[in-house]
Amino acid sequence: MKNIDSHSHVRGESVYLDDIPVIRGTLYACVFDSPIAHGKLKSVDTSEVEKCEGVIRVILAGDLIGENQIGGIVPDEPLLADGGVHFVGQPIAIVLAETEEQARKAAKKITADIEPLPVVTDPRVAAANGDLIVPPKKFVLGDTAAAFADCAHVFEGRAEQNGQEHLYIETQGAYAVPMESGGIRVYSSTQGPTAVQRAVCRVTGLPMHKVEVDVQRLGGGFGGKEDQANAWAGICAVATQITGKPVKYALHRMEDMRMTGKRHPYSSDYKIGLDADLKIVAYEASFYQNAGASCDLSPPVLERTLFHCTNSYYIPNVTATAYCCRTNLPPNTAFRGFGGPQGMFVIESAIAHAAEKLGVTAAEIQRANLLEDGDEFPYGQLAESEAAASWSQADASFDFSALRLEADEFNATSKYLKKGIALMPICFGISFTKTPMNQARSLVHVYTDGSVAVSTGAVEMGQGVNTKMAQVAAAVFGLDVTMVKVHTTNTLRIANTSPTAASAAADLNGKATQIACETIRERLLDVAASMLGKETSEGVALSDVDWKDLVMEAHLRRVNLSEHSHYATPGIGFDWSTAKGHPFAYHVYGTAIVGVTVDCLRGRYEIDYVKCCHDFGTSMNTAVGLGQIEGGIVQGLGWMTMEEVVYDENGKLRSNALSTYKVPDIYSVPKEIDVLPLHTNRNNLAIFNSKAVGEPPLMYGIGAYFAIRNAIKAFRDCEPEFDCPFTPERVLMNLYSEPNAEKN
Ligand code: MTE
Ligand code: LUZ
Ligand code: MOS
Repeated sequence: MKNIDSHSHVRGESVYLDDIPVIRGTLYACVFDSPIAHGKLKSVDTSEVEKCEGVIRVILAGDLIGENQIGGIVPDEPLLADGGVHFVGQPIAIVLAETEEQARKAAKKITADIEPLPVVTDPRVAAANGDLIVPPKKFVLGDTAAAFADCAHVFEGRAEQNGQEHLYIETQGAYAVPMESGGIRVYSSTQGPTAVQRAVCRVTGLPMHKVEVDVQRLGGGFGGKEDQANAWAGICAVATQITGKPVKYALHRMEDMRMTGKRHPYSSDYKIGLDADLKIVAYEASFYQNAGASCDLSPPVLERTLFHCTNSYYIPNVTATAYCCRTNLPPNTAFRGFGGPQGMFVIESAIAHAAEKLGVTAAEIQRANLLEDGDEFPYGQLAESEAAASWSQADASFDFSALRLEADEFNATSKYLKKGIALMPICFGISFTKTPMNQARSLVHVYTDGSVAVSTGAVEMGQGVNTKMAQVAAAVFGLDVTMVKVHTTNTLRIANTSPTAASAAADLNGKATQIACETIRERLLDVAASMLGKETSEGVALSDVDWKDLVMEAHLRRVNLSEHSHYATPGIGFDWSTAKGHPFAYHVYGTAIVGVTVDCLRGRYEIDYVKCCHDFGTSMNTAVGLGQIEGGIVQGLGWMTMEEVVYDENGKLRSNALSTYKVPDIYSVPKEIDVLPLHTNRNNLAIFNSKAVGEPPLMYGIGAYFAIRNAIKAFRDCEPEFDCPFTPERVLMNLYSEPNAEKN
């Protein structure tokens, strides 16, 4: 079935924040942000701005009626800088003008007197200075110290990973509208309507019942709007509160890139120990997370790095430690995978390192260590593993050894073009690791004409969650999906939502919708039975009577045709005092093989193919699933290859526009993406057994890094550092830098 938005998308009729008709008298906001990464904010000069055409007012920290604070986990993030600045791009003042252009022009006239302080951009330097946002976190399984002593082989190394710009097509933004008796309605491009509501209430001092947040859809979020939509909504709401006017702010691309955080860069140390049969016996890792200037979501991101530090392998002895390091960069945030991919890159680096030293392929070590049913993760949960199944099915369909042979034969006769391949198994836990977040609600109305309206806490951001919600309702009622309309995500209709994140939106909100529809269905079955002169227990079906007649009859009999339902994932929990538990409803598995060709004269490369066997469960919507897999793979490839976030030593973003930050385009996507669904029938708490698909495929992209590395090694004997992204420039340096010599 097609995505229900496809029609309006291709006709340009889908409504995003900037398409909402504005009310007469709306003011436009623009932020003046810090030009300096760290310093004492001594004064702000707004005298020139007030003279500018169309300017209504300038708002500074001291003007706020509520609290100047939007930090959700740690209160370390003012809405507007007060006393100090901590990153380039930190909002200092809000300019309000009659038009967008006037506001932008005027904001440039503000100056600030800032006394510079030392700038830290390196997480290891921050850790050495003791500047950790939260205490270190640690997972321990078995006893690594004892295990290393008995290992046949032990290897140690370091892995570096850069960040990633979300580059959602729709930039961040919000539109606040004053309501009667001091309330505010906020339209926001957010994954977390309730997070926005809380932030708005905090900075305005309003109670939550006076603030309504409404979200139609996002032009992409990818995690970048899980927490970081709050600031712009807060800015508009504060301005509305102070002026009594509607206020809108939709960021320009360069403002968005400069002022918002990205995927967390990490610097990590690893130590891996294997026995003579290539079994990984022990693994130690230390992760230095570059959190940026304030906490944001860094601690749970860091936790997920630990949760996924052994990827899809069983390792009996693990010690993993993670440090949340404060630096003078914009606060880094959620990004598809949420720290998991960073953990996986490090274990894959350790495996590649061991394989090279032992003269075997990484695939041999990977295969020998795949999780089996009942194996314990470092956090105590036992695996229900599809790791080996996805590996063998991928092998059976794609023939790994034939692909390897093809690359070897090609390389034997080609001097300057070299092929490389790599296997990339994945394992990703589904559920918010913070257990209380695993709940959702749905509101379902059946109207007297038989049409159905559904509202949930899920936000549509291109991932097709609304299509799945409509499918759930249609399936339970036995209706065509055109009879179901999924409405905006609105905090008045659905309260206390978790953000649409952790790939769990379809499961959580889908289950809630299923419960609501089933409750209404039960009531309708009683009506249907009585219309047919039967007992309900005689096995009446909804289809035994005309749907519209049934609904009208139920209404006339004063039967409730609406339901508001709640779902909370059963059986999950995690105890940080022991760092053990059962945090995930289930895991998603898969195995990909990635093939690349590197041009060893120029350092350029092409991704020839990504072929994967992916754990779908029983997909509710293969079109949506395939779209998520292809999109996720390309986004992962971008992170590993061409996307390079560059800050200079003064903390200034150099890759600050699309001319200096390159994302995959149609020419750089793999020539072939093959997806083989792995069907599993385990009762895994997924909606209709259709496993979550949003984030996991991104991690197949990691395979491209190792495939490129293998191609370089086919050109000459060298040991490229584990340092991503593998930009063409970095490939070229590895191809020709001393001391290694050419192979042929
Ligand atoms: N797909 C599109 N088109 N746009 C997005 O912003 N976000 C991803 C993924 N797929 C995203 C996307 C992320 S980070 C998550 S967590 C999931 O979608 C969230 O949606 P789900 O829970 O419905 O899978
Ligand atoms: N967000 C979050 C997430 O708050 N908690 C999580 O566990 C998570 N996991 C993946 C993506 N976003
Ligand atoms: Mo996705 S990083 O959970 O928004």
